[in-house]
Amino acid sequence: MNSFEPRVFSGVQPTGNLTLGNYLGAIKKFVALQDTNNCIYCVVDLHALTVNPNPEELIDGTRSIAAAFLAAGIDPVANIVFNQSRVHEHAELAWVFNCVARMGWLNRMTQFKEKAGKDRENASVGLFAYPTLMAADILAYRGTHVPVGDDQKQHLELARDIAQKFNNDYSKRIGDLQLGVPVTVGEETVNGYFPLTEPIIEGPATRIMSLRDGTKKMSKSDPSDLSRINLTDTADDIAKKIRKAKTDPEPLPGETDGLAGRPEAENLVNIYAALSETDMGEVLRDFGGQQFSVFKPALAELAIEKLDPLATEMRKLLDDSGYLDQVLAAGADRASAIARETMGDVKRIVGLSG
Ligand code: AQP
Repeated sequence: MNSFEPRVFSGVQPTGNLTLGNYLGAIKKFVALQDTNNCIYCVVDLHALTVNPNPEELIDGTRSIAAAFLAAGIDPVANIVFNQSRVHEHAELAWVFNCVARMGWLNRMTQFKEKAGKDRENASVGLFAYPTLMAADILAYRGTHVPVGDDQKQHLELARDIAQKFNNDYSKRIGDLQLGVPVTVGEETVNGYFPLTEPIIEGPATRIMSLRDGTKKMSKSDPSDLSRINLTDTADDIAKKIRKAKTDPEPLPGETDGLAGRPEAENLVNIYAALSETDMGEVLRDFGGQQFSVFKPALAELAIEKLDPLATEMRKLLDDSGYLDQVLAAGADRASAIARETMGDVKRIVGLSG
């Protein structure tokens, strides 16, 4: 618990077509949170640079994620929706955090290890420092809650470590400048400047897996298009991908225990549960004992029913790129006002301004 004003922040990077994993693991939750929270949703285009995207694709990708946010139901007036590179404080605060974070912390990040692969020497410094920029994204707004998929848990723990070290290293100065807010760490309450952000990783869809390999995360950068459902896929594409999804020869079990050791079956049941807003037990009560020849068409029908209206709305929004750019610019103005204040405080705290 801490006494910061509750504020939700999350981001999605424009590195390709959004997938069903991004939708169920993140964007659908963003929509639900806006009813009861103060929310800031960001297209994190600076993060996309870590993997050298084609410039035209980066511009289109940024608009496409903004379109997905709006098509899914995020209200850009009640919330702040913008792209990261328009607010330079993200990069500025990330530099301060690069000087707070320790090499050992970043060396432990599994996402870097996975993305850099065997050729680590050739990975960009940006890819290595990705988590410190992510911490700056959240903490520029002193975000208290971050809805994300399970894969981002480790990065959020790092953001907490950075906040805690910053609070400790500068506690005297924070107190002298009267910028402190009570932050509770375990049993102890200290005076800090940044909150220890809580991740929101809940529900059945925290990790949607590849349709070709139930042990691998569904990802927009997977070379196989059959591994994922893209939010822009047509109804035919969705039906084909589910029909071709890898499964095993057994019928579905009647209870979730029966899914142990069957990652592909578990993933499809999980997707059905998330799309129908139930849980896996409920799905298996309806489909236990059935073959995939029965379950897959039912899943395809449900996925099309939920995703097709979203894709149609996204296409409509993407036809009006001027409107999307306007939404992002207006959101950035509002975001800047908050981030500027934080960065002003941080400069005073660390001694970059008097
Ligand atoms: N498979 C997934 N299941 C549940 N949640 C997921 N997320 C991503 N994949 C899944 C969540 O989506 C949000 C935005 O992700 P991101 O684009 O910022 O980065 P990512 O986690 O690296 O997503 P991808 O699709 O795997 O992108 P690439 O291929 O570019 O690396 C995050 O909240 C993430 O947890």
